[in-house]
Amino acid sequence: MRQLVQELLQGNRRALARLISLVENDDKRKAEVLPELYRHTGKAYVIGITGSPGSGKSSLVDRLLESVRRDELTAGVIAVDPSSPFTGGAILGDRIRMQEHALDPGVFIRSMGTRGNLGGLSRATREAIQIFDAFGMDLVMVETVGVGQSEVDIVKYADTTVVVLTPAGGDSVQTIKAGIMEIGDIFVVNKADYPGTERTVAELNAMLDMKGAEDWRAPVLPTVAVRGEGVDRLWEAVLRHRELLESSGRLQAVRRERARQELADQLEHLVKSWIWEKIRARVPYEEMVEKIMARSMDPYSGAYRLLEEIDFPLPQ
Ligand SMILES: Nc1nc2c(ncn2[C@@H]2O[C@H](COP(=O)(O)OP(=O)(O)OP(=O)(O)O)[C@@H](O)[C@H]2O)c(=O)[nH]1
Ligand SMILES: [Mg+2]
Repeated sequence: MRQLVQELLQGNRRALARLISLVENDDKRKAEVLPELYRHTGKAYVIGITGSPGSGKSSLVDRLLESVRRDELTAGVIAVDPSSPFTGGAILGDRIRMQEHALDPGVFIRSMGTRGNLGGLSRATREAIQIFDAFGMDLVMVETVGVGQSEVDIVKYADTTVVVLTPAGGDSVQTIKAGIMEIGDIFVVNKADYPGTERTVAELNAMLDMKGAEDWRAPVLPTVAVRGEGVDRLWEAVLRHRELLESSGRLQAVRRERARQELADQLEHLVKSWIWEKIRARVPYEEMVEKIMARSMDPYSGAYRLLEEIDFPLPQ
């Protein structure tokens, strides 16, 4: 494992791929690797790209990579697909679309599916970002489908969050999922070759104006990802947002908050794993479930009983 870390730090792509598989599979050996890597992280800038299925996120990332490479930056891409149990490589569609970057040594694209729960995927995403970071990528782009928790999650890791929408057609933007307006640093109305784009852009702008004065007003940018239209402006907006975060000290503040959160998450994770391990080893958990079903026990006292059984130091 030490060897693998050394290879990663030297820029070995095979080591990069293997380490990402390790975190995707939640392999126990990652515990030997991640603490070692951590001090080599903190340099990559993380861009989150979120939006509904099929809104054009992958197409946008594909085009953004051209801008990134033109600026002589390197990038790791993680396409998070909560609906896919696939592992160890790219989702076919993404592979085809981003193919031309596959031979580029400055780009590394990887899809990650759920192996079990969304919480696990979220953790694996964070760890994969760290691996790309330690590898030395200037940027990490994370594509997440806006379902369930995941679009909210991306804010935890991304320095700049890009929300991808499409022209609302007959519908009004008012039907946009609650929460999405809060997380976007940049809004993209992709598929601007479809009717209704202007109205969607105008409505989004009106909604953003209502939010009141802030040092950053999220721009709303129409794009046609398949033709690369508007992508330069999107890239410029990302760079401007980054510049603002850096010059205002907000990036430091955000990253401090993230460090705090990571420590808390890690603590909870450890405590939870410890408790479950003990409980599985000793306690007739299923019996208790049956008792609760039969109403001969309640879950509140049940939880206490379990903790007593494993000698957890309960407060008196
Ligand atoms: N007409 C039009 N089609 C587009 C545009 N951008 C993407 N598409 C098409 O929309 C489909 C979905 O594009 P993707 O880039 O895969 O979208 P995605 O958001 O990554 O999709 P998922 O990862 O499956 O959620 C593809 O067939 C694209 O060719 C656009 O600007 N205009
Ligand atoms: Mg995609």
